Amino acid sequence: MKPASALTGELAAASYRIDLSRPRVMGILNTTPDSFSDGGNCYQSDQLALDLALHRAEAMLAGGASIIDVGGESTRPGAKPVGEQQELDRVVPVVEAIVQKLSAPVSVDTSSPAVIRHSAAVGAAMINDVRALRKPGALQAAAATGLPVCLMHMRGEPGNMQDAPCYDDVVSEVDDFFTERLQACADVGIARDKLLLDPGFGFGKSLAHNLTLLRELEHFHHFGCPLLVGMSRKSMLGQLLGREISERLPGSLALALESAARGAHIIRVHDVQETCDVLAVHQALQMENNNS
Ligand code: PT1
Repeated sequence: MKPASALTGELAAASYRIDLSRPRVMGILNTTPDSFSDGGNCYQSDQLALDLALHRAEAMLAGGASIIDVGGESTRPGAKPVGEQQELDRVVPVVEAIVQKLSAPVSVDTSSPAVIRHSAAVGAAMINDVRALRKPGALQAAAATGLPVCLMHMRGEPGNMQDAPCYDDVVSEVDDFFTERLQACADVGIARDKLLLDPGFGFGKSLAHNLTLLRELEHFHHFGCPLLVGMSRKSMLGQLLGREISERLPGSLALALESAARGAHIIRVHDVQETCDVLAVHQALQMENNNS
């Protein structure tokens, strides 16, 4: 099988250069009290604890993460929207602390123009938006930061996205969405080389849609943008395996390996060290193949 070949360059993210010549891992840091698998991780007696967040980030970096994704809105199926001030309070201090204390690249998982602006001001390196900058003002806010942006496909909103998702052709409909959002970004002056694309596994998709998108992942290389994917611990594994969230690590690793083999550039996961081990073995086999 071919390696992640469409792009072998680097992603310039603030003062960082992320080498995407092989798949990299993005570590998930949720600052929500209610995220689907690690909510409350950063809380101590109902208070957001910066030291817990820093400790988690440090462990993920030691485990091999290339970037830490800080999010303050749960977007799992059925999740309720978060207020802007609450999201700011959850996200910005954590971004700032990681940048200051760990000097590591941080992406912010947000759709809010205010969170985009304030996170960039404290040193965030990338914006990760599950709504692909569709909130009013988000395109302009992102453009003003000059940071790279991940545009993710979602059908509907977290509150309703899993109500009977239906597509004639999921790959071409996600492709059309990317075309439209890339044009919207171009229109506000965000250069193509600052954009990443994510098919949005679990966001308004059935198990069959998710599996089709994974199988056809390389199709999306034609845009010339790095591909980011996130399947860690998601309900597609619950459907496939009948396992609870706490028992989905092996399944998550299988999906991470498959996405690397199919050309993903950044893989968003909870279990960083385990995923990095899988990818290191995969990479060694790729090198061996290329030499023979
Ligand atoms: C993702 C992603 C994300 N996923 C990007 N950002 C979440 N770029 C948050 C389930 O089915 O894939 N890509 N930010 C988490 N969202 C979900 C969605 C969590 C579905 C769980 C499920 O269980």
